[in-house]
Amino acid sequence: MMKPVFILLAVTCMMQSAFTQFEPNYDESKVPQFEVPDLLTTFNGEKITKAEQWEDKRRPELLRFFEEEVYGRVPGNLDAFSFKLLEQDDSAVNGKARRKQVAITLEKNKRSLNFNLLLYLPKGSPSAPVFLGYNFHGNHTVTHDPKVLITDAWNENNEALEISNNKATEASRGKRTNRWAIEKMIDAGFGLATIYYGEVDPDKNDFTDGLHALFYKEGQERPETNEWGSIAAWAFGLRCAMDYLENDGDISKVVIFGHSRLGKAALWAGATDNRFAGVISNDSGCGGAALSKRQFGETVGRINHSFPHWFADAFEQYNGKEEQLPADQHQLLALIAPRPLYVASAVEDQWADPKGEFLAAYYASTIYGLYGKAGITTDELPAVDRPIQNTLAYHIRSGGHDVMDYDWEQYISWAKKLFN
Ligand code: GTR
Repeated sequence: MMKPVFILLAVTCMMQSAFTQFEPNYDESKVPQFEVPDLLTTFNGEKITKAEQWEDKRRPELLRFFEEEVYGRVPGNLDAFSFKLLEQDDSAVNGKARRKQVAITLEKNKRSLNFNLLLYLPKGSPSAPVFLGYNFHGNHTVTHDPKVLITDAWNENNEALEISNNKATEASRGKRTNRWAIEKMIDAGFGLATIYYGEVDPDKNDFTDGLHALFYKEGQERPETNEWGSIAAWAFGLRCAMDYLENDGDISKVVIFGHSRLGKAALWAGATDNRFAGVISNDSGCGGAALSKRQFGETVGRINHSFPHWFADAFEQYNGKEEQLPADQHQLLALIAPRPLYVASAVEDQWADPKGEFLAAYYASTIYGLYGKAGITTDELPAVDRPIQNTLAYHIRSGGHDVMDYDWEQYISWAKKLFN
């Protein structure tokens, strides 16, 4: 029998070889030559020239591709959806906003899942547009507000946020206020709706919990090859939040926002549900806004290796074979057209490939053009901190992988022009 130390060595070597195989490239001269898959030619070679043809032929087949081979298909519908107002208060955010906390319950196959929506709405207008976005560690982390409920769902440990034993406590309250410019949103007439993503699907390679488990047939333990990974589950959660929000008379429009892995989820939610009036992708990178075929920074093989639960298993066929992808992420962005879309990068976030995010937005602009909407008209990356804000918007800000006040200031001013 092999000794445990040899087994450990063998496993470590296997893991290292997978990582060296998918070593990130940060050298622009080593980006492979590739053809950008055409938005206006169907998989069987038909040319598209009008928005109606895009909607009837090309858009559905691209949507199907991302569903079957990237994020994964949702295996059915819920049996029941319900919600309950847990509490509300009129004096939140220095007296400028109303707070509501709503529990949403999803039921399927006699199993159920609950998540809590935290809402801040500006006072003084009968209904307001809101930004809807997941947070990484619990609703109580986005604000110091002592009334915000602490999640009891599984939470990734984080020393800086004082989260240990995979449980959030009072100690992490307000620890992520830097990523959520709530008062700026309220002052500009926008509300915020946020959810802890771990309540919808815990972010670990374990398919026994979260949303997936609700949909299993007798004896099933993980999704089928073309079925959903966690990103598609988080996107589904956003659509369920929308089921509530569209019936809340205090809300006029919903713009979804997401950072990083949650930016990937926001893009997929926006592509699959046109009730979202707009989409904001903050540093979403590989499997989000960045072109996979550039193989710059994080690659398909690397992301599937590090996060095997994020995508459909079918996506693994492209590990190290990006040239074989029949579609790329600019086509995901185009699925959101003609609705407003903002793609943002950070100059030090090379892992997410800012240039690949920009180019995807540039190529997607073709479809915005079909609808007479303005997108990005040059393939030259704009200067740092010089946003281009059309219906399709882009900025690259100084600094690293994060959400900063600068980002929110841009999103708010852009959204004000489009949604207020
Ligand atoms: C990284 C991952 C990225 C991005 C990021 C995040 O480790 O490689 O794709 O999603 O996590 O979500 O912060």
